[in-house]
Parts: sequence; C-alpha cells; structure tokens
Amino acid sequence: MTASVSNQPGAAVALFISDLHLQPAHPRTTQAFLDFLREQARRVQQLYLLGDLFEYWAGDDDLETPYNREIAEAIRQVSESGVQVFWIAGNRDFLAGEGFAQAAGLTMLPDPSVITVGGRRLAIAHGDAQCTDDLAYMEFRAQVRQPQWQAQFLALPLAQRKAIIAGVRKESQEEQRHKSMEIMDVNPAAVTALFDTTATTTLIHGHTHRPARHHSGDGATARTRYVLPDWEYDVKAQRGGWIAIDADGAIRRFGHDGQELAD
Ligand SMILES: [Mn+2]
Repeated sequence: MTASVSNQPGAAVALFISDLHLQPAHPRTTQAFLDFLREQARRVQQLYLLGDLFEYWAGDDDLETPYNREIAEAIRQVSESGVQVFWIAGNRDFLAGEGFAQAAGLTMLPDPSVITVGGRRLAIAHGDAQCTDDLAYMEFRAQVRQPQWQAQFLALPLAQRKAIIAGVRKESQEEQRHKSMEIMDVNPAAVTALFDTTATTTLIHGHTHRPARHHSGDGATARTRYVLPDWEYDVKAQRGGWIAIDADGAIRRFGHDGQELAD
C-alpha cells in the first residue's frame, strides 16, 4: 500500500473497513492492514471496523496467540493516539468480547447502529443479517447469536473450539459453491426494512464482498447503500479499500491501492 502514502484523504474525519479476514496465512493482507492503521487511520477522528476483521475468532482467550495479540495491539495504538475506534461484529468474529475490546481499545456497537459523522446521519451494519434469502445461514445465525449458546461454546477448551470452527468453515465453503449468487447477496426488502427502522437514507455495510454504491429512489425517498470491499493482498488481483466520510459529510470510496474511486 505504498501508493496510499501519496494519497491525501483530505478532510476525512472517519474511515470504514470490513472483511479483512485477517489470518497468519495472509501476511500481505495483514501488512496492508497495519500500513492502513499507520498511514490512514491515525489521520482521522474515528475508525469503524464493520465486521469480519478476523477470519475467525474462537474466544478472547485466543489473545494468547501472538498473531491475535499483535493485531489487537496495533488497533490499540491507533486508539491511544486519539482516534475513536468502533467495532461491529461480523459472522466470523462475533465471539469477540470485552477482553478483545479492552485489548484493542475499541468500543463495540450493536448491528445495525445509527451514527452521525460529518453532520450526516447514517446506518452501519456488517450486512449478514440482511442476507435473508439464505435460510440455512439465518437459522445458524439465530442460534450462534444467543448468549446461552455462546456461553456454552466458550466453556469448551480453546483447541476444541478451534477444531469446531475449522469444521464449520470447511462446510460453509462447500455449501457456498452450490448457492446461487442472489442467495448470497443482501435481500432488497431486508435493506428497505433497515432503512425504515433506522430512519436513515445512507447505509454502509460489508459482508457480501461486492463493493459498490447503490442509489435507489429520488427526492425525499432517495437512499444510498455503500458496500465495502473485502481485503486480499496475498493474490495477484489484489482487493481492498475503504470508505471515508469528510468533515462536510461527503462520502468517498478508496481502492486497494489507496486511490480514490471515481464511482
Ligand atoms: Mn461476513
């Protein structure tokens, strides 16, 4: 991400990223994230991590793993430099709890949340809760988001939890091959419901790995949905990037090389 050094975010006050799927097997993606924290995040007032920062999170006791500790430390350094860091859990790291929040110096937010940045009121979410066409996933989500299920799972030894998660990841990779592209995207009615219940006209989410800016309606019913990219720097066709909101409320998208997208 050396290209990002020459890129001035201008008057950006907040940055949004998601779906980095950080893991030791992806050293370039990890480095791109650490570079982003140092070169971009420290210049703004707020950093929003909108889910699936980690490929998986087995429980806060996994902070004993040096890799996880290093990532948490890097985020905490940004926080300690005066940047407010916020977290919305993804479907892969929803088991991150208060121990992680403290280690990373961040504040956890519910999904969805309504925030005001640069005078603009908007909704933020991971995005998986709006993928309502995937009935099997919604059922799984409802189960694993129950406090009682989580307490039981977290009571298992760490090694056993990791083995179970590895099994679920393998299973879901195989399932996704048979699911249609539509099923794995957000459902339009679910998105409309989110706009309605939050009384917002702007939404930023991730999860689907389909970076875009979608406009709908016009005039008083105009709504804009921004989708964040996933990050993958350990392949030839690299992916990544972020969304910035400026002090005047302008929303800008940036690509994996740090260059602003024309939209
Ligand atoms: Mn996700």
